[in-house]
Amino acid sequence: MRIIRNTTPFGDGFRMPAEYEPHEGCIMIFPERADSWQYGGYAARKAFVQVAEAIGESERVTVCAGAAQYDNARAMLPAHIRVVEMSGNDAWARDYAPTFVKNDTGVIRGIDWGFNAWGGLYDGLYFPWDKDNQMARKLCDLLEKDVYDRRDFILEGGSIHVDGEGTCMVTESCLLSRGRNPELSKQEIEEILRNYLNVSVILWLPWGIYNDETNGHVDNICAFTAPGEVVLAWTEDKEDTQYAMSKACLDYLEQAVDARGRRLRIHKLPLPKPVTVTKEECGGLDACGDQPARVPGERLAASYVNYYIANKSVVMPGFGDPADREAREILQKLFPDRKIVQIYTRDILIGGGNIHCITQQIPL
Ligand code: KQY
Repeated sequence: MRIIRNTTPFGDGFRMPAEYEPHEGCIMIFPERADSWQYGGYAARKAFVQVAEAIGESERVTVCAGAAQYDNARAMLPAHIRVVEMSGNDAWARDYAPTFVKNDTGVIRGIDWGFNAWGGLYDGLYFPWDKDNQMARKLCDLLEKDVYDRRDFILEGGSIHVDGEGTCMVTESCLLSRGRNPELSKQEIEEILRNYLNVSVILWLPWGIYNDETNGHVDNICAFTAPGEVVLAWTEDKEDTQYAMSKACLDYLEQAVDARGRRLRIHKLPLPKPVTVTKEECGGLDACGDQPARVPGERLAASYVNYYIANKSVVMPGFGDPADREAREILQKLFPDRKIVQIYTRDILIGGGNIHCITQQIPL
């Protein structure tokens, strides 16, 4: 593996493909952290295995497991899923596995962004995060990809979406948060995104999902389903704090123009009714530092937008809510050539994210 420090993907003719372009595979990390996952991850592991199996039907899945969980991961996952022992601090592959870029001859390289647990000592979610921060480089070594070193710039994979045709979508609440790159202006952040993702237009949605502890990752509120088309997490309940947040995003998107000069087709994807964590669930979580990891009644950032587009399927969350079916039907219409697989993911949601947050595609 070569560590590239003096050039950029843009300068070298590499771009980040959209998630709906073909994949070589997918990276996941086995959960075990006891202040993220109830009872040390017992239930979350079962949900992660279902996600890995669903994705594994149409692409090669690599699951990284810590030493303590290696045997269990190997036993729980089918033989065609690769399991490698790799230390980490938690299980959010989207956020600290590499972002992959590709050139016209099909060469793939990784980008190693800096990771500080969603806000470092300012408003980050745990400490330390050093092993997470090493993962991108370890994975590029394992997968035999050269890697761009951009560890000086804090960015999580869940905070960016691209359409593969020159447009990137982010949220202001996340990328301009004080815990990430406070020394950089919005223009300077745009410049880095342009040079590393090879995009020409950055769409800045104002907000993510209410109470999303990532400062509002874009991958929970809005996603491209095709060039020029997005789904937006939506509620009709004007009393819900989320309404104003989704409406502000809608207003922004309605006037936006993408890199090809298109107005966007915006599909509203309903949200489930507010999902809150129970006293029993909180009882299964270790404290995070000297604070409870979650408190009973706390609202979780549940959203159907947090799906993964695999080669032949879309693997989406379910919450046991009446909106599960409507959301599934909307995605099926938007992805007519892919099977929609809905997995009940409450045990992933309790950790603070969902299917998109625990997966990272490797383009083909
Ligand atoms: O990408 C994500 N949604 C990660 C959330 C991290 C939560 C840590 N408890």
